[in-house]
Amino acid sequence: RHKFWETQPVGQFKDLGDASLPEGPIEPPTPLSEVKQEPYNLPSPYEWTTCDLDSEDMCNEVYVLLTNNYVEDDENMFRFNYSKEFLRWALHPPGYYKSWHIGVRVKTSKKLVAFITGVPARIRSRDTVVVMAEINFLCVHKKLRSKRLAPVMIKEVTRRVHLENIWQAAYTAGVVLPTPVSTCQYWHRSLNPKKLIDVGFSRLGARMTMSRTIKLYKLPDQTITPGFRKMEPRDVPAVTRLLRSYLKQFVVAPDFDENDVEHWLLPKEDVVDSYLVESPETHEITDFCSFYTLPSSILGNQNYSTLKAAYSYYNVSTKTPWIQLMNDALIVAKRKDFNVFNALDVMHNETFLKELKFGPGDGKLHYYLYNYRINHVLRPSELGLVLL
Ligand code: MYA
Ligand code: JJ1
Repeated sequence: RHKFWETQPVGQFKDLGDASLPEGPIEPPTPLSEVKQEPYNLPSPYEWTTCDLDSEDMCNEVYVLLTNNYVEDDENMFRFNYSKEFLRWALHPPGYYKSWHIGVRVKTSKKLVAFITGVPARIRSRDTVVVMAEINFLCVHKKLRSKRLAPVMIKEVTRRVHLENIWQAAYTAGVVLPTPVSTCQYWHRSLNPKKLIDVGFSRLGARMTMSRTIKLYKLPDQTITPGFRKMEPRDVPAVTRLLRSYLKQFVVAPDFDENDVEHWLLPKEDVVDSYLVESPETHEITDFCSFYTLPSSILGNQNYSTLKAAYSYYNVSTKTPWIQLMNDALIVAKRKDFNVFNALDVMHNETFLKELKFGPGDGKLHYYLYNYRINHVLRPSELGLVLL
């Protein structure tokens, strides 16, 4: 069934439910001298390239490949449209390796036709912090699908990760592979219901008119929580403490330090937004919310070409009730002209999704670990990790 994945150190379907297998690495590291020194062979029309996203030209090539060939919904109505600034941010965290940003070109034309990336991250699984690669942006040009290029690309990124003495990875996908650590549901909160209905992202509910629908999703112009404000550089230490202490409770979560928080959570226009609650009395930072900007191209609509979506990222509530905190996040997202606010059912998100009028989408997201066994499939609420 899975000719490639059956050969890889990942949990296999036949082992599901076998709690006698130990949690942790599936296979031990090999000596670095035994890691293959040359790249894997590609079919002869193609060659490897390392993509320098700092180069405007290369960043543009990657952007065009993904814009035309990356992830679509099951009815091919929308396609993720990551911006160039977003790609630079996503691929340049603290300690990144340029060699993990891998492209494939056609030798004759030099056209970029495939891409895969890794970035380093410390991820905690139960009590153990493991340095891993987060793998993302795997993409093969539509005209080159089903030629088994993806397995070669996965093996090549694995080799380059191994060369840095890193032996585990985390990744998410919309498809079922051997075997999910957890399976999460996408939820959507309409901010501009008229546009969402016009482009086929959502439908008018039964016994609903357009004006009743617009009224249903109306939000105040101003946030409600006293002390709610945008995160600033001076907040990095307090946000790091708040987030670290919050993420402790999840089975799998990132181990963020101040450098990570500065990179991943300081607001970056049209890339990531972060807000916090500073107590007006004590000036303590008690609550935090964030979302990233990921538009989708609308395929074949006469009137609209992009759907502006905010994706819930990391949120922490210690004092402001979850519903009030996330309602304020919806208010700022609406004010910034997002059409929809998306969230997964990870962490404590279930506590506000229904109340704030999110509805379940038709998409699921499966979380995976490479060369690391977890003995039970996790509930989404046990996951403290959001990948981009
Ligand atoms: S998830 C986003 C993936 N991208 C898209 O969905 C964009 C649109 N689709 C495409 O570009 C292509 O369809 C892709 C497959 C490139 C996805 N993850 O070359 P093929 C397996 C893993 O003939 P194509 C993301 O970016 C498939 O089961 N494997 O197929 C995270 C089959 O293997 P098997 C996948 O359709 C990526 C084989 O590939 C995926 O032309 C994490 C077929 O290859 C998928 N999303 O190309 C990657 N889709 O026969 C793993 C298909 O065994 C990282 N396949 O079933 C692992 C950790 C590595 C680092 C380890 C370090 C220690
Ligand atoms: O966005 C998604 N679905 C939308 C659009 C569906 C269009 C037809 N297929 C959706 N809309 C309903 C919204 C409605 C609003 C009012 C309340 C009720 C709900 O369901 C889905 C997620 O649901 N997105 C995708 O399918 C995109 C791919 C998801 C897998 C991503 C893989 C990520 C790669 C990892 O790096």
